[in-house]
Amino acid sequence: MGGVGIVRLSGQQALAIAAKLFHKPLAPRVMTLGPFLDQQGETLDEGLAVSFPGPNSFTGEDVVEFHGHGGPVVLRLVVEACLACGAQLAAPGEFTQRAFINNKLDLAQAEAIADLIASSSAMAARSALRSLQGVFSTEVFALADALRNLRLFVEATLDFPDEEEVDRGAEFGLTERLDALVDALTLLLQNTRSAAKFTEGITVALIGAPNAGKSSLLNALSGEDRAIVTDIPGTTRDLLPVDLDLDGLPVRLVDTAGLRATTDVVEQQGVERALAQAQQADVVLVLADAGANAWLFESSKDEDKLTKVAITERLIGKNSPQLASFLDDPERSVLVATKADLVSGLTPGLARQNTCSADEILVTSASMHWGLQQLKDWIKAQVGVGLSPDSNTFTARQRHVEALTSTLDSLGRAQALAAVSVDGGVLLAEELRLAHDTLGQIVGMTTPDDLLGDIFSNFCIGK
Ligand SMILES: Nc1nc2c(ncn2[C@@H]2O[C@H](COP(=O)(O)OP(=O)(O)O)[C@@H](O)[C@H]2O)c(=O)[nH]1
Ligand SMILES: [Mg+2]
Repeated sequence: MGGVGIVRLSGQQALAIAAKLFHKPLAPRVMTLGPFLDQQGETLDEGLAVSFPGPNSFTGEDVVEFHGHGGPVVLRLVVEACLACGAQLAAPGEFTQRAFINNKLDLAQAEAIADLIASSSAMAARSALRSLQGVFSTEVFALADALRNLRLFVEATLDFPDEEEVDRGAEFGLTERLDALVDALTLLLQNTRSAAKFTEGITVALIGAPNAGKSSLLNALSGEDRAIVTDIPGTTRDLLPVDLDLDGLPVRLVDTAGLRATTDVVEQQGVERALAQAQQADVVLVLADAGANAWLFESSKDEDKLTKVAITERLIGKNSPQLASFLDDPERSVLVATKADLVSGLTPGLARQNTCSADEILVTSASMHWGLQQLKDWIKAQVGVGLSPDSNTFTARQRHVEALTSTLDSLGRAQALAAVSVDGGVLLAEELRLAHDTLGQIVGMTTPDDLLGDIFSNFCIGK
């Protein structure tokens, strides 16, 4: 419900249908005040009508908008009057889809509209707007153009005898151009990956032995009492997701069952789910109970001993080798020491024993709210670039990341083919065609219809 509600018509019949509801003449792009009438001539509402004759409209078609009062009942009456005059209800995303079909927007820009509407922070909105303005698409189009030139060259030389082909390739600078394209795409993929995380959010799994303090940490981080906390090991058995907003980064924090060998069937399933969740999470927090092992931390005030390796060996590995294995990936996981309030002299925050980042330990206490900010900062840092408000971010989706990845895969094979000899001209041409195809899918040049359908059906009605 709002002060003003808008009913939007688009298509060849838009002006004709509007004329049945609104009897005053409509000058293009000028708001006209008057009554909205049903077919019996009865007034349904009074408001402003405006027309945008195509092609200078959002969809590229004739568009008319009725700006009436915002109540759902009044609006429905106006919609029903339009339907009675021959209009059809729009499918989700149909306005944007028509704008895309009529070349008013490319596909990445159309997606940015959905992202802009869904944005949950000022930063997310700004990024979506940059995408809508074409920051991302312009780069994709430029690279697709460069790729097209390569294809034209390779396909044209297919007809020439080998020696000549090699000479022409060298003259054209085929390998250099391919390398430059791969470099540019690799950079774009990197930025797109972090933009996609930023747009779609990341998953952070909390794993550890039973009673490590996972549920307590989840509650402390989310500022809500979401997970049950007890001193009985094995309390949490299912995955419990909680959505957070870390300064504009959407984070899904997932509490899991404590990892241990158990004969309880339900708990066993919980353990399996915990491991599966951790496998696919963007970030894994591996928790170790410092409180219950104060001796280790206290005897290690001698800083050298409080290393990730020592703790992993003595606390984590002993409980579960699977748990320890997650720590092998320092890009994705970090060791979190919990219950630091039970250990005298342990400084909360980031304990960095030496310069090696793999040795980072985040020291926290859920009950004292110690080290939580450092933990949040660490998570944000994992997402990489794109989090600074003044960096040139855009919104992106996993779909774009996948398209860029397979484009790069094809180009990698193309590089190998071009390096041996241009003998594999046909294969080379085929790899370049594939690369061009997947790259084009981002902006909708080559996107299959079913994928288009999926993308637009995820819009809300009326967009
Ligand atoms: N002193 C202290 N106790 C904690 C802290 N975090 C958790 N606990 C206690 O440790 C026990 C297990 O906590 P819980 O969050 O359920 O662990 P989980 O099994 O890993 O989910 C409970 O009795 C908690 O009260 C902490 O930061 N400090
Ligand atoms: Mg728990």
